[in-house]
Amino acid sequence: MVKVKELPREEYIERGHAACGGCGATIAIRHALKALGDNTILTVPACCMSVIQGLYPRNGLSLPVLNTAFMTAAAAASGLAAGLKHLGKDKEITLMAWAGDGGTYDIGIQALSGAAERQTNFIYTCYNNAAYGNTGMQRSGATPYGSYSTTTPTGKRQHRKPMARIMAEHGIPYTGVISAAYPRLVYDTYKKAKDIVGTRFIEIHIPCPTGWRYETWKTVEMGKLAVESGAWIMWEMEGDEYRFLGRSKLIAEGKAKRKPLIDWIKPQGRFRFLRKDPEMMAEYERGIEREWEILKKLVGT
Ligand SMILES: Cc1ncc(C[n+]2csc(CCOP(=O)(O)OP(=O)(O)O)c2C)c(N)n1
Ligand code: SF4
Ligand SMILES: [Mg+2]
Repeated sequence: MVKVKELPREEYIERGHAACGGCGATIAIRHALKALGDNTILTVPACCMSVIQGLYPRNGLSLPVLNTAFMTAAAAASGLAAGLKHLGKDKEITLMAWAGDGGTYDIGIQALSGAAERQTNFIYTCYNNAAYGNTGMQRSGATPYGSYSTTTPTGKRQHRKPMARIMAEHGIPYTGVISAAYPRLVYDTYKKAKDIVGTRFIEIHIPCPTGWRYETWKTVEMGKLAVESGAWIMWEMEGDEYRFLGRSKLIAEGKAKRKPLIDWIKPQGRFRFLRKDPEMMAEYERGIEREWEILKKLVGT
């Protein structure tokens, strides 16, 4: 894994960005762009990132960005990919769509699935803060079971969609599931993805103090607790080989003990109904264990 001292000094997220204090998305994009470097073009649909990077008259990213409609991140990237190929610049320029979970799991899945089926040459990032953040925290297909949102005022009654597994099943060359709480892993994942040709799908868990309702300084702690408790599982698929990553690998191999789920749930206001309802807690846990079992079979542990 890259050492902190080896991280490039270049910064592509500027002081003019408009994220909330403690936003995990800025940690994620900062390290992703350090790995991708100067020759990168982004397409960003309506989401927190479109505000973070482009709240007129300021500009939060020092790279070319095409801001697009909510459902069109992958469609816009498909057009850009065709244009770069036509110009003979598809090898020297990295193309990345950077979309939220609502823009990926829900409204953007059709364009994304089409782009993956066509083996479009781009990196698609879903940064997952588990709700529609930009419009005030409505539930998305990525909102966890039991979580409060403005449209699930007593806690969501559906489990999160297994978006990354759905993408891996498209037969794309790379899928990675990581967390903003581990910036060096973010960097390494993008460094690897950059050199692969075809559709690469990366999902990053993004602690969001505004939506998850915890103190802003606890962002890295919250991201780590999600992984340490097993609520968020980090893995990758390269070719047809699945592997667990980082702390999730240690947990899967029995080399690290999982922290109790309550340690992750308790500090977050969005889980205030879940933690008081034993039946809902049991259902939330059942969904997590199901995901572990499926991934263990895919990895072969
Ligand atoms: C067709 C359409 N419907 C609704 C909206 C309003 N809208 C803008 S951003 C957004 C939420 C985006 O959520 P997500 O993709 O999870 O990104 P986040 O804001 O959480 O970063 C919505 C509903 C829109 N721009 N276009
Ligand atoms: S709502 Fe959450 S994801 Fe969006 S900018 Fe604020 S902290 Fe970041
Ligand atoms: Mg979101």
